[in-house]
Amino acid sequence: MRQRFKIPVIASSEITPESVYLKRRDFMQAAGLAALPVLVGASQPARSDVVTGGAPLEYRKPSSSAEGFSTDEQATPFSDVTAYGNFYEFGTDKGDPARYAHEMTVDPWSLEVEGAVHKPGTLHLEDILGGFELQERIYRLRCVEAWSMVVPWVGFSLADLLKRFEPKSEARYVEFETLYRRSEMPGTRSFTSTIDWPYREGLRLDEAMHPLSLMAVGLYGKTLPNQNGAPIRLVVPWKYGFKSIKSVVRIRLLEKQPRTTWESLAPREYGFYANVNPNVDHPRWSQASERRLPSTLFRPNRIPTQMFNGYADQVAHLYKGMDLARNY
Ligand SMILES: Nc1nc2c(c(=O)[nH]1)N[C@H]1C(S)=C(S)[C@@H](COP(=O)(O)O)O[C@H]1N2
Ligand SMILES: [Mo]
Repeated sequence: MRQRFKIPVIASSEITPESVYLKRRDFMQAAGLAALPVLVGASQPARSDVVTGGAPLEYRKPSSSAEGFSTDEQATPFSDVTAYGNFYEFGTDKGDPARYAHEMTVDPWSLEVEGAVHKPGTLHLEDILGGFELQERIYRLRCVEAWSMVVPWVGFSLADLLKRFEPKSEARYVEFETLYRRSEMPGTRSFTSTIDWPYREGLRLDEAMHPLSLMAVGLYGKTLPNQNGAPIRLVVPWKYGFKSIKSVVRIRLLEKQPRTTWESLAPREYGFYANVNPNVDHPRWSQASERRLPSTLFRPNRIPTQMFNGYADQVAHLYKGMDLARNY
């Protein structure tokens, strides 16, 4: 399993044109190697505090759109995907993740897989980036707050990861936890935060094993910017965005349904299932439509919301016979 993530060796005597150097520096940052003695000259530009990540990845293109792995809809520009988002560990403003997430150390990184599995273990950054066959998945992402985007993710199926650890027959749920490191996460130090850190999410095992459930390590062909959940995050495209937990450090297989962050905060507003559903409104707003980013005052770009965010053909069978208004 331990296929090493290859890191380029740079001789300190090497003289590098700035363009090449910049590319390499992005790579080193993404791999978390910024602390290595690289070529630092007077011409070194200020490090971008908006975009981290960005090492090129090798991946396969989706074979067809029939399985929902791709869409013809226009992808949301990289600048919007990385500038506007929720990552409460860095603050509640939509710009806070882009502003502060560069403070998060993503190398070294360990992802523990434990609980009801025959082979509990740990994946390190090199296993995460080099140990799985990467694919591009172009998914819609619909936030419960009624904004949405289309993101070309790079990653692998959560099922591929779970199978390696051999879930036991009694495992019925999967719990996920985000990194909780107060020194690097200003939002977790905020006195106004009511979240019981770490951020937690969960899926039923059959939802987790569905081929659409993705562990993303990149977007737009490169490693994830920190604000989008580097180095590895979950993406469940038929559920509201809060299920797509970022910067995952722990996956635990369970017999019982886990308590999740938003459900614990406001159980009447955010349920465990959180399937996108235009017919079941949030208690404080309608879920019938959404603002597709980029969205401005003059061009709000409001579009109808689709059942299961447009993935009904793929996932509706998982909820056969369930009352979706009660199991929101
Ligand atoms: N750890 C963690 N994961 C999180 C969140 C968060 O606050 N903390 N916000 C969620 C919400 S509400 C959304 S809409 C998506 C946004 O992902 P994006 O910023 O990559 O678009 O991340 C989800 N994952
Ligand atoms: Mo969200």
